[in-house]
Amino acid sequence: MYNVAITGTGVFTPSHIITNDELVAAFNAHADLYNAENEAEIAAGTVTAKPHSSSDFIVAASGIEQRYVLDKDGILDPARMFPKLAARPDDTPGFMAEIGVDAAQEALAAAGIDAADVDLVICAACNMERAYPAIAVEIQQLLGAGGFAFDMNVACSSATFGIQTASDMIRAGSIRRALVINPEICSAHLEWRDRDCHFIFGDVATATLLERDEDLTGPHFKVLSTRCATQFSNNIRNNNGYLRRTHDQMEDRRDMQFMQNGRKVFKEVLPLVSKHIADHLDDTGVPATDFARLWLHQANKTMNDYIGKKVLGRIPEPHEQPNILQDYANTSSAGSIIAFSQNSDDLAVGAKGLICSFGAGYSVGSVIVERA
Ligand code: CO8
Repeated sequence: MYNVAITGTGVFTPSHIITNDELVAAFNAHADLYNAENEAEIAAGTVTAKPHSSSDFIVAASGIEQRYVLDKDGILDPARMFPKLAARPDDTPGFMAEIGVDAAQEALAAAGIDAADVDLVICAACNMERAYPAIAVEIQQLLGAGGFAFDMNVACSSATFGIQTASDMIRAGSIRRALVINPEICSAHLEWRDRDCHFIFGDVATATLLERDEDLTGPHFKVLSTRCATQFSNNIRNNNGYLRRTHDQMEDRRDMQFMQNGRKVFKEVLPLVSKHIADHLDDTGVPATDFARLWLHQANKTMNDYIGKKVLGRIPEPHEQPNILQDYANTSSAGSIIAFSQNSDDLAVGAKGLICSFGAGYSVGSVIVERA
């Protein structure tokens, strides 16, 4: 068995920013349009009027202040309310491949590794732009990576599940290096016309380079242990899929975009994650007091505050549990990797930390690392 290390990470951040105020202004204009169009039905009680959204609610409920997206104009058009991304010919890179390659090149540069020396590319994300060929194979070709590539989808836990999958292959010796890439274009499957969720997500791509921990000379993080768990729940769901046409369901339906019962998710996922981390620490013999930093999934500030306190047994200092969700919003599987990528260089050799993601499925993934 070989040991595994994270030697580089990369983050692609889109250039368009939507602030809460911009988002709320567009949503409220959309709600007014909708209510005017449905005035008679609303008066008759057959259609429910859309209430306004509010920036104050968004910050208080989630901690999110803005989000990055690939296209701002389509989302903020009250008559449209979703991004406009021009379809690309089959012989040009797809959107996920393009942003994934950007993040991957940053990770490779950080480690000083040539793409040709990578044996595995995993594209791990909460949705795929097409059914096949795999996005990962396209990324492999665009990068000039060797070996093989495949796609994985475990919603918000895709990155940590990808890290465990790649780590297992490195441990077993079947590969030496892997890139786990998380292109998350959440804006394309978020329902921007629903005030309960319109503020939650943003777009980004992250990449993590994992290598056999042998003869490494640069700074890196040893992967001490990985653990994944799942438990079925319908509380976060998207019914869009390849059987849609067979169901005669091609119309604009609410359940073809992200849906969640946020309160239930909040209540059910917190104990699941807390127990998962506690069991992982018990089984590996790493006491929580050893952790210098927690890089948690970036869905909700209150959720992270709760989990941080559960893990450390006290309220973590801000530098011990960095949040990036105020700037990026929830970026599905990429969130904990952004937090890790942007807040890990300062750790001293020997310092330990925990990357942890959780979300739809339900799914939870944790990675215990040590600075070397
Ligand atoms: N403005 C003003 N008022 C609002 C708004 C708004 N925008 N939205 C809701 N309200 C109102 C509600 O109608 C409600 O009013 P009332 O009390 O009269 O009924 C009141 O505010 C309270 O609403 P909620 O109970 O919904 O508010 P919460 O405090 O529960 O906060 C949250 C809502 C922020 C969604 C919270 O429940 C939460 O964060 N839950 C956890 C969610 C979570 O972590 N989900 C993970 C999903 S990510 C994942 O798994 C990846 C999936 C794939 C990615 C998909 C990409 C698109």
